[in-house]
Amino acid sequence: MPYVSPKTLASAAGVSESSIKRWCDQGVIATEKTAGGHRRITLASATEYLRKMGRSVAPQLIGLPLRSHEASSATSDMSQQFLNAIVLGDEEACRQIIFQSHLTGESASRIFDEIITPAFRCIGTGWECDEVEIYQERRACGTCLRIIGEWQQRIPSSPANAPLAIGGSVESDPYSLPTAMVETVLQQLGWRSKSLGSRLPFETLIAAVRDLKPDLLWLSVSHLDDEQQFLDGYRSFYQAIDGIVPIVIGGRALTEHVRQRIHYTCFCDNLQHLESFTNTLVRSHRQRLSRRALTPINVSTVPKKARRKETRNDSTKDH
Ligand code: B12
Repeated sequence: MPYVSPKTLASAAGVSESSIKRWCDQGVIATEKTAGGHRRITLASATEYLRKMGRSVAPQLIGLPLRSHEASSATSDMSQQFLNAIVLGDEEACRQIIFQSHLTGESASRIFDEIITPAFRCIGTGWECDEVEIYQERRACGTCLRIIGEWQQRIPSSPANAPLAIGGSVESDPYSLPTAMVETVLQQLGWRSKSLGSRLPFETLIAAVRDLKPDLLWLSVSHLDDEQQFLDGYRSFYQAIDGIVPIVIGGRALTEHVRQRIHYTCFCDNLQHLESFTNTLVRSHRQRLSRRALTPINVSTVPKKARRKETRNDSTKDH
């Protein structure tokens, strides 16, 4: 059963942690106590309390799956089942939930955004209030990476002329699930997509762009040790690649404050946004190709600057 800490509930409700603890002790919020004397509040009791308070709260703040039109009750049920199975280490059940959802027509992006990611948010909340052991979190990551690997094996390989996407997480970022998910979503969409892994220094990203000449580069940024160091490194990287490849970025550490200080083609909150963006990119690429078929252009006679400008015009967002 997932639990919420008094601290998390306090920030979700916009009240102080000490008020929450007092209401727990007075029985206003149904609370259990661990053997060590820590208060623990079930998600059901936290939700009930927020409802009674008439608070409008983002459910993901307390580790609940999104309830908006984006998340059907079917995927949130699946997410709950996936959470139970992955915390218990029941890998076979996890595999079945993921592959069955896919077989019943859910896209990879939706399965990742609405089944797996909310489950990991609950694991994070559970870890924070001592309800999920560190080994359970580590095991959950391993299980999930294995299942994603098996999923990739089932995706037919893309033809050699399919667009190429490469990417990974930046130097200070050990998180591997987001990048494995991006790689899979793009493969599912017919891209040749190759993860370069986690903790990539910017210098090696520059070398990868130079050597592999991708059509898209993704960067996942879930954790930054030093924001200024990241901004400096990113700026040199952006200058070095000189607009030759669209850059799609995502991840928890890319706050508005950070995003305002860097240049990129598109920021995605989740993988469904990535899917929409890449579909737009592919459509506009096809349109350009068919326009070129009508008016043949010899690319080698187009000045380099103009070619660069054309690539930049693909962007849905560039600032
Ligand atoms: C697993 C995990 C770890 C593992 C990761 C292992 C691995 N191999 O990946 C490890 C052990 C490294 C870890 C370490 C720590 N963790 Co941790 N971790 C988590 C956990 C439970 C899951 C993270 C995850 O992978 N989620 C699944 C991914 C897919 O979800 P996501 O990141 O939200 O990504 C979505 C979008 O952002 C987007 N996206 C992300 N990247 C990109 C990129 C592109 C291109 C696109 C298009 C989209 C996109 O799409 C995804 C799907 O929708 C989270 C809980 C949580 N809330 O997520 C805590 C959590 C992030 N960890 C936390 C903490 C505190 C830590 C540690 C400090 C713990 C410690 N004391 O050591 C360290 C810090 C290490 C570091 N240097 O960063 C806190 C962070 C709190 C905060 N305010 O920042 C969290 C929130 C847990 C909690 N509730 O307290 N952690």
